[in-house]
Amino acid sequence: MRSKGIPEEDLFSFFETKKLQDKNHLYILSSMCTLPHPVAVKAHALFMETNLGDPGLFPGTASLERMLISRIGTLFHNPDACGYATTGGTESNIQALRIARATAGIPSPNVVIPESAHFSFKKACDMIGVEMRTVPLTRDYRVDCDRYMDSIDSNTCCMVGIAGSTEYGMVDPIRDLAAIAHREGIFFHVDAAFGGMVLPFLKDAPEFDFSLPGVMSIAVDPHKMGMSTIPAGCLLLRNENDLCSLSVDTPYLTVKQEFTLSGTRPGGSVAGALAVLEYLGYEGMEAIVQGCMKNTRRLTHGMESYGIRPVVIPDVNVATFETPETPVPSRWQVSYTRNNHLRIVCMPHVHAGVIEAFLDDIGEQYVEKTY
Ligand code: 0PR
Repeated sequence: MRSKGIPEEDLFSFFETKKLQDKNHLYILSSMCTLPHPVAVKAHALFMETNLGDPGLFPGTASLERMLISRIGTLFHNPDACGYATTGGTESNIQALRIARATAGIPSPNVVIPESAHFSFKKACDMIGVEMRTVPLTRDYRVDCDRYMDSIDSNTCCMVGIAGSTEYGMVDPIRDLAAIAHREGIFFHVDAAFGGMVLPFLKDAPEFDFSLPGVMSIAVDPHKMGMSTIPAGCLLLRNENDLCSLSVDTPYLTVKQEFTLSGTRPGGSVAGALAVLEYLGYEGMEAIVQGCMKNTRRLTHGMESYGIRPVVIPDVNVATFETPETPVPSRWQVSYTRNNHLRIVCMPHVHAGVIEAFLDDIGEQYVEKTY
């Protein structure tokens, strides 16, 4: 490092040049994160120095974490759900699989996941040394329940379903999977990292939560559609005993055991996540989520008017299209799925004006192509 420090002004002008190199959110159409809500930023700043890894030092912040879990548990039809704030979907999924493995006590366990599962499950299976079995999807990009049944055997310690898939925004037949899991006595984890903050605010949304008896754990990320600061994920469990299966002794801390994966854990983003839910309430969240769905539909119709067909009608605000003949103008940051379908995530920062500007750009190319 430098032997002598530099003046604050120079330091921050250097940082500003770096920040300018980052993409402007107005053009980011590929991300499942968004600009944090202003109340999340304010709350994060207030709790910046807190560490939930030693909660006895920060009992006020720790109570905010319990409130966050309780609010989301209630939203997911189980006010008694337990859990904790993770760093995001990856940690939640790793922890769910650890719990499933620990509680099953099977010598050579396997985990059954849909082909559409996020790559964090690959990391999780690799880390904990369990076999990962993937199940193909049906034509509507949801997991095939019959094929799912074929993959389960007496060594299956965990079944996984996705509520809002990363690439196509689809919800698996969670009700059917939960029934199978319940009948077979297999731990069932639902990855609602994205959909968990969307589906509760939609009318006629497919069921995915603790209202289904087989669902044992749910991952949901406030740092995605919950508009909190990063990092903010949550892992919720139906049974406290399951969470406690991960407990290790922490003799010199203010609490004598912990079940989390990280040791030091940010309180700032937990306060940020709770701030958004408290400030907006159900109705405020509903308005934002419904706005995102409306924008998804508008984008789909606009693209269709140029002959660019949607791949599926998504359950959440992730739109996918057959690859356009002309490339998307480079100022727009879009993404492509493993099947090379154009993918656009209609997050809150991708508001109606952004969608129109994007469609105008695509439209210009369309006109150039047809004349
Ligand atoms: N489960 C699902 C269904 C997800 O979509 C994701 C991430 C995860 C788990 C893992 O969550 P964390 O990344 O919080 O650990 N989905 C996004 C993705 O991989 C994450 C993302 C967000 C990537 C913003 C890029 C980006 O710019 O696409």
